Amino acid sequence: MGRLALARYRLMALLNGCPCQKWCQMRPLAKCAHICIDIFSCNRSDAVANAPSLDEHVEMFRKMVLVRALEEGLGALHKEGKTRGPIHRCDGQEAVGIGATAALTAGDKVTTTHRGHAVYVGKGMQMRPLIGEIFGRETGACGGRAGHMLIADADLGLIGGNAIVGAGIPAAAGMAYSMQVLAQPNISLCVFGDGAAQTGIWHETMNMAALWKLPMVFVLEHNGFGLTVPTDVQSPIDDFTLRAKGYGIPAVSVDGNDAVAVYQAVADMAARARRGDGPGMIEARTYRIEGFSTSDMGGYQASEDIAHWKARDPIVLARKALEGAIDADQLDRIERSALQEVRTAFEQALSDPMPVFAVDTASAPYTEQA
Ligand SMILES: Cc1ncc(C[n+]2csc(CCOP(=O)(O)OP(=O)(O)O)c2C)c(N)n1
Ligand SMILES: [Mg+2]
Repeated sequence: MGRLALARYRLMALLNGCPCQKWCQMRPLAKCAHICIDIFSCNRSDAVANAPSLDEHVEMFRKMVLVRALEEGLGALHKEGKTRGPIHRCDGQEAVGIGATAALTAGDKVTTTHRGHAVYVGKGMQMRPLIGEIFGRETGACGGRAGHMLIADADLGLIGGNAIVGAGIPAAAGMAYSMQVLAQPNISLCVFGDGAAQTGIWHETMNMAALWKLPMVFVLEHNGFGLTVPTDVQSPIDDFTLRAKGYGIPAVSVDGNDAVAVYQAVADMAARARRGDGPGMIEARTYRIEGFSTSDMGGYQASEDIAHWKARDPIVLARKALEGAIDADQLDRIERSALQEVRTAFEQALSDPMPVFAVDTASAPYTEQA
C-alpha cells in the first residue's frame, strides 16, 4: 500500500472508524483489510472495527421496531384465535437477524430457521407480503403456500426459513460453493439455533466449508433453549465457538442483543470470506423471551432470567446507543412510523384474498423443455 493510500486510510479510520470492509468491497484486489487490521489492531473487541454508519445503525433500529411490532401483533391475534399453526416469535432476539443481515450486500444469500422473522425483514422483505404469507394470503411472499416458517424470496437473496432443524446450514454451504465456482463476489450466511448446533450436519458442513474455504458465515443464535431443553442439558460445552475453532474456523462470541456487535462481527467474517480466506463463525448470545412458540405452555424458564434479558432489550439498547447522535423526537418519529407501517400491513394482509390452489402446470425439470 502506497504512502498516500496509507495516509488516506489513517484519515478515514480516524474520521469514520475502520473502513476496511467498505474499502475492500470497492477495491477487492487491494487486500487492504489485512493491512488495516494489522495497522489499526481492528478486531471485534475494537469498537470502531467495521462499524455501521449512522444511517445503517438507524435502519437497524427501525427494522427491529418493525419486527417487534410484528411479533406482538401476531401474539395478540393468536390470543384471539386468528392464527393457524404454531408461530415462533423472536421477541428479544431481533438484534441477531437484523444485525447480521445489515452487514451483507444485496447479492449475498441467507438461510434461516423456523424463527426467522428478523432475518426476513433484515434482508429486505416488506411487511405486507410477510404478513400476507404468515396468514396464507395470495399476496404473501410465496403466494400463501409457505406459512411463517418457510418464507423465501430469491430476488432478495432470502433462500428461506426451514422447519427442519439444521437444514439451512448445508443449504448455505451449497450456495457458497456455487458462488466460489462461479467466482461471484458474494457470500452466504446461515442463521441457526443452539439446538441445531447439536446436529451432525453442522459438523460436516464446517469441515467441508473450512477445507474448501467456502465464502460463508455461520451465525449461531444462542438463545439458551432447544424446544424446552436448556443448553446445559443438550451440550457438554456452553461456548460453541470451540466447535468452529476445532475445524480451523475463526469464531467469536458476541452480545446477541447488541445489533452493532452482531453487525461488526458479521462484517468482519464476511470481509475475510469475500477475500477467499474461508468461513467464519459467530455465536450471538441472546435469550428466548416468549417461549418456543405460540403453543408453548411455559413454566420452565426462570422468571429472573426473563427479567434479566428484558432489561437488556435490544431495541432499548439500540435507542440508547443512538441517543447521542439523533434527537429523541426523531427516534420517536421513526418508532411511530414503523408501528403504523406494521398496523397498515396487518389490515391490508388480513383483508387480502386467499389463494385459489390449482394443480401447477409441469415445468422444468419435469418437462423436456428447460
Ligand atoms: C431434524 C429435526 N429434529 C427435531 C425437530 C423438532 N424441533 C423443532 S424446533 C426444535 C428446537 C430447535 O432449537 P434451536 O435450534 O435452538 O432453535 P430455537 O427454537 O431456539 O430458535 C426442535 C427439536 C425438527 N423440526 N427437525
Ligand atoms: Mg435455541
